[in-house]
Amino acid sequence: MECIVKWRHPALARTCGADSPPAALPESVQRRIQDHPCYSEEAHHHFARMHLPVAPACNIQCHYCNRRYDCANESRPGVVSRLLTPQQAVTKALAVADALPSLAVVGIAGPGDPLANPQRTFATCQGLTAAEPDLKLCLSTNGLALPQYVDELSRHHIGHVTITINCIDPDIGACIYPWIAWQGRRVRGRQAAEILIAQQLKGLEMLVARDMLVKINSVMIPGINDRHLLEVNRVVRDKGAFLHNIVPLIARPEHGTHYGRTGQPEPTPLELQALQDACGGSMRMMRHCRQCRADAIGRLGQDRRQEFNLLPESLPAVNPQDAMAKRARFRAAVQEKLEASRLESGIPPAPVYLNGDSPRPVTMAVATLGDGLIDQHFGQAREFLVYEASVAGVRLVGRRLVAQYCTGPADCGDGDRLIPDIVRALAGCDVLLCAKIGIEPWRLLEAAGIQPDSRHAFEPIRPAVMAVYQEWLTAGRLDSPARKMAVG
Ligand code: CLF
Ligand code: SF4
Repeated sequence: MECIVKWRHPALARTCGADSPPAALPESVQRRIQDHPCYSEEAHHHFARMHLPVAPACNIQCHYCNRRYDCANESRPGVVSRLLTPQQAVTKALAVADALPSLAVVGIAGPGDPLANPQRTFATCQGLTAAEPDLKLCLSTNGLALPQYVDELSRHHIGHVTITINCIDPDIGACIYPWIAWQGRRVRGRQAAEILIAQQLKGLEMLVARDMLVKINSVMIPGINDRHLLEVNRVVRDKGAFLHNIVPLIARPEHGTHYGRTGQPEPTPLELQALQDACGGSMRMMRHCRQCRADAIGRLGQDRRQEFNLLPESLPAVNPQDAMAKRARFRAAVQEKLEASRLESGIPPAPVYLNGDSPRPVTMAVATLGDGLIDQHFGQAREFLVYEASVAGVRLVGRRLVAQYCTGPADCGDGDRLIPDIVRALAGCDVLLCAKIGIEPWRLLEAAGIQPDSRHAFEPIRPAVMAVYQEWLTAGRLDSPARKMAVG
């Protein structure tokens, strides 16, 4: 069926979910997410996840996916995973869990769809639950087969499920999914999208009714579903989804996807942020997704796959009890550290302004390796987390990918040619916080209007961001039509 929907979003108005901020989480839910790196932004600085690539087949076709590569719902296309059998996957998970006490979650996210491979998926879950019951199990699906397997997910104690929902309008769906495999036949066009959407929403309701924490992933496809995602956000929020993760379309010609070949534009970071902000009102929005591979290992943004690249059979045998004890100690240490930093907090109270007319926010790019610290050299960074500081506080608004400025002595000084691209990637940022930066990149960034700052090296991110904001306020660098009453 021909795609009949084609628009590019105008300035996205704050129309969706903007009525009230997300309610504070009950203690019981807080406990379920406190070490899940995707469900908790704070946890992602400390805890690792591991994906087990046990699910090769898929039951639908998305225009942003090429079957020769990983699932683009939960992974960056363009890289192939080594498929594992359930037995190999459990062996590998045990070895990784022993070596990485920060491991908290094991996910199945491809390279196809886990529920199009139910035997392999559930055999893996069973082996993991038996060996490492403290690890959280997580699964990501396109949702077509979800209603059929909700009870089995529950039996396997899979408490966190992601459904990729890109639309709730079948006409838009017809532009994203050329076909689905349904009841032994291939269904195409609008009818295919209608079935898929109905299954996804039914699956969502069933999971919520069983008290599972459901995350919705949506791929933002400019001109196809970008404006429509406001409506998707409203519907999934009303149906009880816990978190919405809108990710940018990746459509490069070299990936050989339909969108890559036809030149479908990807959204810019600012377009993505505008949509996330527009959706963000009363629903939690994920801003720290790394669109990771179906065989990813480590903290988000960290790639430790190569350390575990041996065939599972060649990995050393481990004692799961010892590994579990190491994880318990790691968790306790992180919780203690977070408690202490909350008590000390270090975030100065926000200033109060007359007539509510407050100064503009300041946007800061941060180079971090993890642990919630500003601890990376500018030259080593391949991505920056972007925070916004305002009188309302500090919030993560996204991340920006860049080419690494410094790749070693052989290329020393060569990185300057990358500065225009880095400046483009950091569009909208006022400040760059890092552990260290050379004089030349400092000069070039400053000339481009981005103020580098390494005075907060190895400090926690949020208090440092707020401290810089306070400095800008005090120095009168922000437009402030209002008169300040008090700065705490
Ligand atoms: Fe994996 Fe997904 Fe579970 Fe996380 S990923 S199955 S919820 S444990 Fe996380 Fe990776 Fe983004 Fe996915 S950063 S792609 S949201
Ligand atoms: Fe590809 Fe995942 Fe879509 Fe299946 S659901 S076609 S594996 S992106």
